[in-house]
Amino acid sequence: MASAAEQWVQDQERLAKPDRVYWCDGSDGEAWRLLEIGLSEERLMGPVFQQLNQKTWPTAYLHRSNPNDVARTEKVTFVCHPTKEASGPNNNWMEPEKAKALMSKLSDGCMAGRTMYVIPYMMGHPDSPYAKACMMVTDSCYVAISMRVMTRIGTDIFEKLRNREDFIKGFHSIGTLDPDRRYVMHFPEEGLVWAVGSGYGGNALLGKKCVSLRIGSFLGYKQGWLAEHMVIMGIEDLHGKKTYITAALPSACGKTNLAMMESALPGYRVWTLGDDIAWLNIGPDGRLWAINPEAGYFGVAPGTSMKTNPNMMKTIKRGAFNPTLFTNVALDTDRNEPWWEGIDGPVPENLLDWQGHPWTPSLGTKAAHPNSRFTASIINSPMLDAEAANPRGVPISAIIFGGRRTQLIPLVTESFNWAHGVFMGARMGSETTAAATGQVGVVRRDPMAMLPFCGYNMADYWRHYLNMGNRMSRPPRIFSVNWFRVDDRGKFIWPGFGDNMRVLKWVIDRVTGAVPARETPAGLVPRIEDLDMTGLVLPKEDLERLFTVNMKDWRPEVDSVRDFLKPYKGRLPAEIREQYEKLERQVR
Ligand code: OXD
Ligand code: MN
Repeated sequence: MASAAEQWVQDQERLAKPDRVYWCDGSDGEAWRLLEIGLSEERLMGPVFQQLNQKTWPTAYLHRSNPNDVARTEKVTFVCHPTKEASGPNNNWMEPEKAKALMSKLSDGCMAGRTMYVIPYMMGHPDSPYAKACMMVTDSCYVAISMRVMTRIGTDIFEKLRNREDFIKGFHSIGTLDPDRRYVMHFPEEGLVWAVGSGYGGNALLGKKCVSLRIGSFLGYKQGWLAEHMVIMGIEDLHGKKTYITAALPSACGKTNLAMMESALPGYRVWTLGDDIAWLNIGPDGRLWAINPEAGYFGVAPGTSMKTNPNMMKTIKRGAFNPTLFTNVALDTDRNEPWWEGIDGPVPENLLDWQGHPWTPSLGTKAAHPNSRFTASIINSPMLDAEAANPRGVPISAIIFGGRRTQLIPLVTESFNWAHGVFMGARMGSETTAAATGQVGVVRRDPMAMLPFCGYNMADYWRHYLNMGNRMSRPPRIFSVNWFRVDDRGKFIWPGFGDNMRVLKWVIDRVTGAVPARETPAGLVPRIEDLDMTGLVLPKEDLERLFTVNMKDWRPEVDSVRDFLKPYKGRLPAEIREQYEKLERQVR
């Protein structure tokens, strides 16, 4: 008799009617077989893959997506709980039966003439008690290869899930790529993602945002753990002692650069475990333990260079394990190499832009799409932490919430307690950059950097966060950071990048109790003398300015937080309301 997993695959086959079914076994040879298919298969703008210069960029391939399909599409992303209330003001909602009828119609015969790839995969180390077994079908070999880089796939994993019913299911088809027939539907109660009409990473690599965050966060709510949009990093001090922390930052705040930082503070070193997602469970010791459910990077290419992120450049050039894929970058045709704005060196003479058209700077457009990406195995990282493959994960001593704020928010602030820290995360905001929206400096609230990814009502999520703190005997401390405060001339005061280690050192010093802190109405900030400034000269008044908290300037901030919280009113946890009211009293 067919197992539940086999039965489910048969049902998908019956619906999508592919010409062929290909079961991915995760073997080494398979990646290259799938690439061969992609090199020969024509899709819209030529082959799915183009091989790049294998001498300078070993195992690297270029993929161009449809120009109408280059980013996550939040407008057509739905979280379908039985009630709208359960999905919350933070999600689009459709009645589950109606959503299923719509998706069935769009999926009927959608793989005709194509191959359906069947991918058994695991989010997390297969031996981890915190890992989740998943099963996905897709008609894109780009997605199949990307899933192989980003997750752990293979026959052994299928053996683990074949006799289980609780695997997370994912149906993906690029469909017609018509934006009007594009939907990314989530059915959290059933552990099902159903995505049609997009081949773009965040919509199509279902293990990532859809499973690890939207479905994962809801499972965490039910089962007592957290799925977070966070980097996981280990910081080694002068004596070889490692402290593990996680950090949540919205896009355009240097999250990946932080995860792979080269420390500017002598004697300190960063080890990476993940750059995007952390699953956080309470261990038997009462501490919070983090695993990275993913196995690869899906990072933004523009801006990545030997200056901003040398470790990532080494990772994507290493090519030792799994293919490295580039999506929508430009192509230096003389060298057959990928290129993007911000990469090292001069602009090459002969470039094709991300759509394959000849390009010169005089066109005034971007050669690489601003959201062009690399997909690379984390195993290629030269700074992978020794514990990255530990199924139990690593114990977390501090959680950091960050954002891009040119005013108000100090370089670093420690929360007074867990509830205050959760409120810090809940009121998180980040200013838009021109690249993202065309509008500069508008504050967007993005609680815990989870607004687009929380698979249930965010007020219930804050309740769950608060409960998690109450359940831990040794909870991590919660901090907020902001590298982006400017002076009167609009210049960044803090140098950022490797110098951010000075802030992380203070965070660790607080965790170990090595230094006292200065109390402000917004939280605890460093005394200037406790910030290790070895090798960095910054005028004292600039440093002081980084930690200035002037509550009379906070009125618009408090108003904006109030407006943001308003739709959650009836469900808002009392602790969050109290924290807000306390802040409001301080600006009166
Ligand atoms: C991502 C995102 O791609 O957060 O990681 O959008
Ligand atoms: Mn992300």
